[in-house]
Amino acid sequence: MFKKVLIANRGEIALRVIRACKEMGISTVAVHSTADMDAMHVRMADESVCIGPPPSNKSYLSIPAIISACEVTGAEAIHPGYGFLSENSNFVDIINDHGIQFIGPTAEHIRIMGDKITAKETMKALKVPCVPGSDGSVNSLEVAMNVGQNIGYPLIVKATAGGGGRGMKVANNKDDLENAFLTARSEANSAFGNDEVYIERYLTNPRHIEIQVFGDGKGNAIHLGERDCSLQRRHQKVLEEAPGPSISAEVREYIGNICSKAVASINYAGAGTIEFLYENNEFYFIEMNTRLQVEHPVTEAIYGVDLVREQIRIASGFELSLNQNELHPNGHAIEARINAETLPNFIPNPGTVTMFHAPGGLGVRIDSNLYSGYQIPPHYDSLIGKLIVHGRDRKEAMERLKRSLDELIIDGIDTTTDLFHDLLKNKDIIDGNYNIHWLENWLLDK
Ligand code: MV4
Repeated sequence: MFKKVLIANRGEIALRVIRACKEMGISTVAVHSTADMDAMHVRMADESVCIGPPPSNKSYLSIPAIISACEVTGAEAIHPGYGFLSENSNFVDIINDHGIQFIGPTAEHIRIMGDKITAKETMKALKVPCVPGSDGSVNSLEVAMNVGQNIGYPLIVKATAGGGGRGMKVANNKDDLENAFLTARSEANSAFGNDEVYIERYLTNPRHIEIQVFGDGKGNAIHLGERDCSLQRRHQKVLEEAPGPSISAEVREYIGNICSKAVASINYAGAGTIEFLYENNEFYFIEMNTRLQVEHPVTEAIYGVDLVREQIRIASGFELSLNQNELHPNGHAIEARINAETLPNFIPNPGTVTMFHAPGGLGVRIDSNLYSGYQIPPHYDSLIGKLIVHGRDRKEAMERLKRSLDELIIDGIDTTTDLFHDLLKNKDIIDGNYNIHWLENWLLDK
């Protein structure tokens, strides 16, 4: 087992990783920018190294600075958290060349899944159900038109280097296609420096259902069911839950087994999330994320498994600590993401937190880097905490979310907590009756 791990991240996820390391008897190294001298992750780690000025590309994204921090502290492995360098295959190659282990999959697997066409081809070959669409990349309007003839409309043009919603354009009919194709290509080129695009049938009202998987890198893998992450605004998730309100035990076993078999057969190592659109009781693969996700605690709550501990075990050459037949979901969990933003327009609102009081009690977890007196720097993501509740069933989880939101105190800045009070009163939310468009439509009507 590793003796010392460096956490190449900040905020609540850095704390999350430090906590797992502490329980495993592993020493921790925090890295931080000059804007994060007083950050909680720096206080909570055994050691810390300043790696540069506030902008991320000069600190949390600086590969030389992070490798230097490993060398001066003797850290053997890096946990990347999410965002920053977590899905950067070149980073993995470079640290491996320096004899440092990456707590995550191989550079090759990150590369395959980072290119959305090779990801889809790989999944298709492994019998994972995919959205009907073009055979690989579409290089001309002529080919695009042929795809439209074959699969019909509406369709969506997506950037191969995209993901997370950037570089996508919908065409409702063949007259729209030229514009969608050219716009998607030029947006892809300016956003990613790569104008390659592919085409899929556009699913009009799906849910976003994602399956948590884990591989040991030696041909064994498990799944830990699904999360319903349909409640999003501008491709930012707002609330996630597990189990999905629309998913039965039979459906979970069906899609879960497809996913665990797929990752086992490519010798995938570590945590992964296979994202699907789910419409009319059918799953359609869209992307795979090769990192630990923000919303992983809802899965931890219902399966009772520490996902970061499993990541560290696998990276250091151990087996997974559980088999599939030991994994049974229990109850229901919901995560509310708390952002330092002003409603109704979600404008980032960093500042000084004059008072922070975390809720507690049965089935309540708060993952947050806040403390009373903390000054939130303006340079980073506005996520300041996650409130995760667990109940015996969905109703109890929703009641517990309401109660714990009432207990939560964050003074001095505006936050998105009021949004959840409103959501919990809504009939569609109470009934679990929502899809990927529900939240944006509801915000428009409010
Ligand atoms: C789609 C789609 C409909 N049909 N693909 C958006 C982000 C990226 N991960 C994939 N996305 C979508 N792909 C097909 N073939 C609709 C979306 C989409 C979406 C997906 C998940 C969650 C929220 C979304 C909001 C708008 C569009």
